[in-house]
Amino acid sequence: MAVRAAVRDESIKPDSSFLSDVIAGLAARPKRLAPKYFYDEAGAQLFEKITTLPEYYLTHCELQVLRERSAEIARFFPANSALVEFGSGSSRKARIVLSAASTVSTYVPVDISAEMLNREADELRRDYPSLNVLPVVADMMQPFSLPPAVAGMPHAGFFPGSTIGNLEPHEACSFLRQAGRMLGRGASFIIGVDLVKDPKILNAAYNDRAGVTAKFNLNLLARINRELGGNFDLSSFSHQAFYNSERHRIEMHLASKKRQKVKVAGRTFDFRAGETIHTENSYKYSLESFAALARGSGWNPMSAWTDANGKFSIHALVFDSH
Ligand code: AVJ
Repeated sequence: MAVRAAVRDESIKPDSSFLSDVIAGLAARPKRLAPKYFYDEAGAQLFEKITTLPEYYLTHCELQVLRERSAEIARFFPANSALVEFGSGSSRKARIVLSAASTVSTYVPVDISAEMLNREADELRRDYPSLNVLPVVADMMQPFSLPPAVAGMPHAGFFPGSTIGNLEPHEACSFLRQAGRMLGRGASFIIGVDLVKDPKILNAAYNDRAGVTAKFNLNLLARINRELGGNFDLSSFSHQAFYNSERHRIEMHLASKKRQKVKVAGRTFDFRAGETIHTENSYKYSLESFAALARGSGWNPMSAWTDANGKFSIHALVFDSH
């Protein structure tokens, strides 16, 4: 996250790009909206709920790998290093690696939500008294500056959650290269990546029986109604999620159940019956395809670990180009 990503609460700062992106996305064919806009207050809460669902194996499996491999992961953090987390959210996963890594002296959580960031930073300082916590409010998908205090230290990056899957592969490549330039030559990067698997398991993870993912997807329309004065009738749109096996990605859409017109910010948008708004891609990789992507963006794949069932992976990369 896109990333839980660029993600998080954009509504706390005036964000006119939400309005212009929605207008442009609804005027486009096919219609589309960016997944980073899922995460207003309600959306972030729904996502937290998704991570506890039995079908949503991603979080359970990633936590399992982080717990089992925390000592091996910690070896990628040099003495007196700074750990930079992209889209830190609740820092729950960082806590697992920080607890195993006494070599990390400074933790730099980067997130778009200042409120969440400062709240979590206070709790981390209380729980890890010897750790220097230096939060940065930024959209981690855009270049940002590291705190001056970490300038002379070795750096490591942390990007769990398979948020990188929200990016098109070529965007993931640019993101990795940009992160490498920022972290510097010799830096390591620990990244969570969801794996290609039986489409039945993938489809179930994004079509949970309790309907939380549907609510999460539809919340985007509710958010447009709340913040941009839209008049979407949520009951006339349905959640669609399916695995596109040619492109190795889950696609999420919102499908109009009928021909209708919707108003947003004074403009009218026409929907055909069955027409969809494409709201998310979640790319899945094999261990090899992700390693190849990393290599192509200047990173050297060093290790990769999976959970016992091979559903989810954590990669350790070292930056070798400049
Ligand atoms: C936060 C982007 C990793 O793609 O699985 C969960 C978001 N979308 N259910 C994912 C999401 C629908 C999630 N990421």
